[in-house]
Amino acid sequence: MTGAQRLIVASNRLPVTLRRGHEGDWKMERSSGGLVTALEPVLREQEGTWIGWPGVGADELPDVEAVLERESGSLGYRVRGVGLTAQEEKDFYLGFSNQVVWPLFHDFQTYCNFDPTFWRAYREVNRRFAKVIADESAAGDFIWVHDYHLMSVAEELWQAGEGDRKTGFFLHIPFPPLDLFLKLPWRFTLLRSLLHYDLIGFQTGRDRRNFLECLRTLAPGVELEGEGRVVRARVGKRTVRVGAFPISIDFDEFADEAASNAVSERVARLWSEFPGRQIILGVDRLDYSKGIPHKLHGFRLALHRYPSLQERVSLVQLVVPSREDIPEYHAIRTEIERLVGRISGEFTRPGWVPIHYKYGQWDRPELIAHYRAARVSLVTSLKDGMNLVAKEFSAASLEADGVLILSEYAGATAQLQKDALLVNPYDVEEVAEAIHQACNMKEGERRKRMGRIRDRLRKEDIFWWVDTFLKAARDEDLGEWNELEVYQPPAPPGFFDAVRD
Ligand code: ADQ
Repeated sequence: MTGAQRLIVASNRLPVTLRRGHEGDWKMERSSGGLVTALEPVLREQEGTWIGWPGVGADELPDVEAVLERESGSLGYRVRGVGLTAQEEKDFYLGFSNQVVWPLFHDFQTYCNFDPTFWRAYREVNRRFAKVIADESAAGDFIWVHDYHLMSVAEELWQAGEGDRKTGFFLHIPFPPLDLFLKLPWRFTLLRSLLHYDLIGFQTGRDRRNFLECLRTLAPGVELEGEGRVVRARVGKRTVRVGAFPISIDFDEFADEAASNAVSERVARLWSEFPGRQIILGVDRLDYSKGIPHKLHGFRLALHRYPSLQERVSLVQLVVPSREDIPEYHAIRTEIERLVGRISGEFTRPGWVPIHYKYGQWDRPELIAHYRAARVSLVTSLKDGMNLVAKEFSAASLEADGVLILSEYAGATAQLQKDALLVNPYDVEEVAEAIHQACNMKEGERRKRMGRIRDRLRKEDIFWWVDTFLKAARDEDLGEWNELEVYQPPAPPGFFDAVRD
């Protein structure tokens, strides 16, 4: 392949899914979402390719390429499938990706299953991705690899003799602190794999700090230089750039959709279903990292401590199904449903239900209508790469009078720390106090805080994120970057003055 430098994107899932129609024929369904919206125009402009798994087992559809080729004509860029067998789905996806990396990187070490079979499948699937990337690209093309499923792809490319591609990696989930990373049986290999990328992007300064700390300790030959959004790690003759790039959403699209007639009608319906009441909203994928039980405990305590909240507020909690084949996910669902039942049993009165719980999907207009109708968004992640729900709620809060309660462990806290109400979700009293404060906050303060959040997100949207990452990949100047916003909870003024002499 010749021509100008092109962009090749690789992620575990393709932005399309293949499904079998009624007559047994295969059809392609497009996924939406900020990442897809932001990357598609760049892929079209650069005649690029997106490489990933099309959501169907290699055993079920052996000629996946032919079907993708036939179905993807309208996309304006190429898609290439990487087939996974049912066994690989088990060992690579549910196994190493979601029972080793996901729990470890979210501080749930006790949920890890360090099965060596999982690791071998991970390497094998990463090798397969590297092979497809090598076929699809030429020297000098830029390969942008996404997320924790594919950390070894650049090393596999190099081992296959195709190390002349420029590569960037973005980790959507947190990077763990040194002591946790050390638990990983394959810690040195994984760290070395990451150093084969030319650019490594993290969501926040926190994650980057953790990564650099691992490098300093485990790879003492690596020299670190520079400051600002992107720093340099010198490994022998190579330079690896390491940066923080907070991902975002298509702010304008969310705001426009929130203002549409379809959504406005649903908002009016929601308000009529909750007459004179404030909606506190929770939207989370079913995952132990999202802290849903902690949210429920906090809400329960708020109702106890502040009886004036009873009959005045309702928690609407949407839980989106996820990874149901992993036992911990099943257990967390049972726990959530038990808690919802307990709180309902304790507080429900004629004409008022404290929690409206839905396990399933809402379509997009319904999701956005809930964001817009809610007074408070309650995000209590125990660890989260970013948390887009917090940003989507803010974009849809058109009257700028919603209040965001945000876990200090969500990546979004780095950007929104001044204007959200921050909570430590492990501190049930703090969550209860924040709920009370949010539900009683005066309109002026609500508008001031949410106005500032919206101003920031309008500027730092998903297009800004793509642009910044690609500029860093070209080693271009990224302009002003005042501080790496690593959130640290401030001690009350003078707190440590009281330590004895
Ligand atoms: P997630 O863990 O999935 O993402 P999050 O950032 O909150 O977490 O994104 C969830 C997404 O699902 C949101 O865009 C939301 O709109 C969507 N969603 C929720 N309910 C839905 C529904 N009923 N129907 C359709 N869509 C729904 C991972 C990391 C995060 C990181 C993102 C992006 O764990 O920390 O922010 O990637 O990098």
